[in-house]
Amino acid sequence: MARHLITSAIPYINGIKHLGNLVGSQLPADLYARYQRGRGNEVLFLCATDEHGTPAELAAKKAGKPVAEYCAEMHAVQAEIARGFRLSFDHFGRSSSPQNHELTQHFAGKLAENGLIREVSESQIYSKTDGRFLPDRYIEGICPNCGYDKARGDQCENCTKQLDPTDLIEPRSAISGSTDLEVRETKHLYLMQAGMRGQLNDWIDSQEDWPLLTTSIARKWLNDGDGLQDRGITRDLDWGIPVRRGKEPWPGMEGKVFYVWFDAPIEYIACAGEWAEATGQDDAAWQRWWRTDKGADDVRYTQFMGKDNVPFHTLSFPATILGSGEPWKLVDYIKSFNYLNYDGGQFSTSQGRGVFMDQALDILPPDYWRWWLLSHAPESSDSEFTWKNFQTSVNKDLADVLGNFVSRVTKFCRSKFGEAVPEAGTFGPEEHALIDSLTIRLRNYETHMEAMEVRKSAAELRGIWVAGNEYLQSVAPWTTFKTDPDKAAAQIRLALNLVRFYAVLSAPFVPDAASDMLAAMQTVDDSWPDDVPAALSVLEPGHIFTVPEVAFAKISDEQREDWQARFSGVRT
Ligand code: B3M
Ligand code: ZN
Repeated sequence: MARHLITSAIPYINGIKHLGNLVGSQLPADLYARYQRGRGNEVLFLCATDEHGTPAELAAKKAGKPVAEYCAEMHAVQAEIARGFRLSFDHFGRSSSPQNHELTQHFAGKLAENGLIREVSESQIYSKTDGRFLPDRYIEGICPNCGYDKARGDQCENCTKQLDPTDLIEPRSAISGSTDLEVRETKHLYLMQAGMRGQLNDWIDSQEDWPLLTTSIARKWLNDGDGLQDRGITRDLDWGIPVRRGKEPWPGMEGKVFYVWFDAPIEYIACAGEWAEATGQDDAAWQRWWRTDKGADDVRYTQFMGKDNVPFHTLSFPATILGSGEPWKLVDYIKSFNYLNYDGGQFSTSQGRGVFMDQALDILPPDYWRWWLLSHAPESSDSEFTWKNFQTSVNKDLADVLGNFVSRVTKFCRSKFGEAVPEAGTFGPEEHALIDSLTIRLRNYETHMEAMEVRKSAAELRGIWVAGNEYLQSVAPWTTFKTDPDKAAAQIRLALNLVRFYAVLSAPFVPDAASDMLAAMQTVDDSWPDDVPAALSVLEPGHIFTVPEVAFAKISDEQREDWQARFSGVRT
């Protein structure tokens, strides 16, 4: 039995994510976790909320709440929505957890011990009106690169250039709007990652099977003069993990916290500790996933994320891990995604454009969204959500193909043979041909799923559903029944077994439909069909089943038009 550690990029706490965020990390990670569990492997699937930094502080201020209270509330909201989408995290943690405080301070201490941290005295913008420094998003102004007038201190959202607060033209405080600003000296810690270029380069070079999207971004940053500079890992903020050198105070760093991108990836490790605590296990239980000296050397670790997060996972976080000199597990495979666009433009959290996770669940069950998003995952290029395309593929794939198969087979059996698997008849050439072709298709499906080729996996699964429909169409048991009822019985016996077979294969994509199908077949046997002929005779003659309710209702033109209009504007 293989062991898979799987993490999804941890979403910022400030607000509900849109469908583009979902398909770029949490949803494909869930697909892979469910698949690996389905294959009988041991899986630890982790995600968390990313709770520090200026996004959290500013959002809490806007909500008029203390930041700790805001984060606790939003964590509960995001956890509930994740359940709504059936994201099967073993634990949904919080980067503000005590475990992450301890580990982040531990890593900083180790890096300092190994000579990889230096103290830098630097100029930062101080607001006299607000009585504080203004790092990152606390400051806005005109982008020196493109002239956009709402550029933030860390990045221009318009042209995506990374900025320092002192780069902005006509800077103003994002808290008070004040322009009464001055430059003051303040001391910060820098992670000396520039000196680790060679080590990181070798590590990335050794990853022959990584997706091109991941390695091309990593190489660009690694070889670009700007990319691997030493980075400030501390900030003058109230909310965050206090700067300490392991368990000791850090002289000169009083009142400062670690930068959010320093502590966020460490939460992947801390989250395993939170999981162990939540499930009443000891430290050894999580360390066997993360420490190569404590059993993690046979773990395969896969990370899922959008392309904008790749540099932090291919350079900064590995620099932290390698620089610690301790035997922590490094990632084995990074699956990254392009962007999903929305109806001719971009999804945008700050502009409220597109469909957000809570809204999506308000209008349709999770399987509809999961199927469309995964079967259109932005893998080799950006992809686009349109309501028309959504309606067409859901209606065709889920209602006409999968749903229709299940309902036709079970209803026909009930009317002619009753609600039990019929016994008569034997398989002929058509049945053997179907079993052979399903065997080939299933092996392709497994190959694509192992390789995390999400779209190809969806296409193969759809092909497997279609094969069942075509078989039914061509052998036509409703016609056969009139002349040779025994033969029709054998055809239906195979078709009922196909319902169970489809449920097992489809569960990673459409988990609710899969469990409804198993429930209708009155079986709990969801074992993977390693041997296809055997899997297609699990439901034996006489086995009782029930006809399920309509699994997938079609999306009507009225609904589509209504939703398109409702989501054309901006969420307030
Ligand atoms: N919170 C950015 C994002 O939500 C960031 C990811 C952190 S992964 C350690 O896209
Ligand atoms: Zn710009």
